[in-house]
Amino acid sequence: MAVRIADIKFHKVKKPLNQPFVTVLQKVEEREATVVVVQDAEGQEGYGECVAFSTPWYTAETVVGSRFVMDTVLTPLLKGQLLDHPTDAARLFSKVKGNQMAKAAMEMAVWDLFAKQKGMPLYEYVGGVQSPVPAGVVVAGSSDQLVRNVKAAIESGYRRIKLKISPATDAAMLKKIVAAHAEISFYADANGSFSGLALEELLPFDEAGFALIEQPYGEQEWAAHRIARANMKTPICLDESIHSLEDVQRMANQQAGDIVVLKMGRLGGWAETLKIVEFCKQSQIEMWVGGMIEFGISKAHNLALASLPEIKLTGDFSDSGHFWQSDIISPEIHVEHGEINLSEYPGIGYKLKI
Ligand code: OSB
Ligand code: MG
Repeated sequence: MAVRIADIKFHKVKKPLNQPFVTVLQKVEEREATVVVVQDAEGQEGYGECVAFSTPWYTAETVVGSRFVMDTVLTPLLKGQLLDHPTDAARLFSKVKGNQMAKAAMEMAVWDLFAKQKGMPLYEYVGGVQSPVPAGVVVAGSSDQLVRNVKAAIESGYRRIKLKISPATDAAMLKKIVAAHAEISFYADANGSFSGLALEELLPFDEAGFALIEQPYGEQEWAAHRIARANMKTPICLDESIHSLEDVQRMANQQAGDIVVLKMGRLGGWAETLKIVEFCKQSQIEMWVGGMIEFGISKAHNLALASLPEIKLTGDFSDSGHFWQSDIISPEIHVEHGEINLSEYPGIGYKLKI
């Protein structure tokens, strides 16, 4: 079954967060994103969401820069093409350097369109299994808010909570929080904030009872991650370091981590992500799906990814209402009893509401 990409449209989205999201990297109070709509000759639509931020604090891409690349570089490569398979999109984009988030947004829209043409939910189309996806939330902010926010998250039904850490964090205090909630899986995310520091700075967090520690060191600090992995009992998980299958292979070869965070925006889309899933399966590397303060289109793609049987760890899947007063999809994404049910409608299974 071939699909003609007859038209491509973009929509700007900009919404305030319910609460500022404060980490060592950035204080995020408002989120901008670009929604990509690809249309086939019959006017059927596939949706993607570009997850670049307004400024380059997390990755090098930005909302304005990625829009330029999508408009002037990627659209001419994709528009009018007759595709036999959704992986054709990534192939058409392969001569363009970098710009993974721009590529991912357009490529993901193509996958949604193919699943819709087949009349299948996207999760089934990519080989996922039907079961609710467990929800996970991130709790950021200062220590006085932390205890309160963790309590609120547990009351909302979350069974996996990610805490942001930095060298300034009181590890003993986190140890108490973790110990007080034996039924909850706690992850720690350092966002590279231990960059350049000695292993001793990280070791107190090894005693806190975390299920994993995410990205203690910088993107390119492979040796420091290797040393942490060799000397700590808590599994080391890489997020920012992973831009491609090659990076996952490097992590495995250098024994620089045990677990990878899959973010399709950071990886350039479904095709590269599915290659990584296959490699990790063969290499017995665990995976989970990460979020980036996303709207519902991106989250719906992420939910389909998390439904793959190879993905065993709980990802960043919060309720639409966690970050947003109102999401850009209908229905919104809801966490019930710590889980999210996958949509059974074709494609991502949600309507665009902007
Ligand atoms: O490091 O996982 C991260 C948000 C923006 C950029 C990077 C990260 C994050 C988060 C939020 O931790 C996770 C979420 O959206 O639920
Ligand atoms: Mg992270």
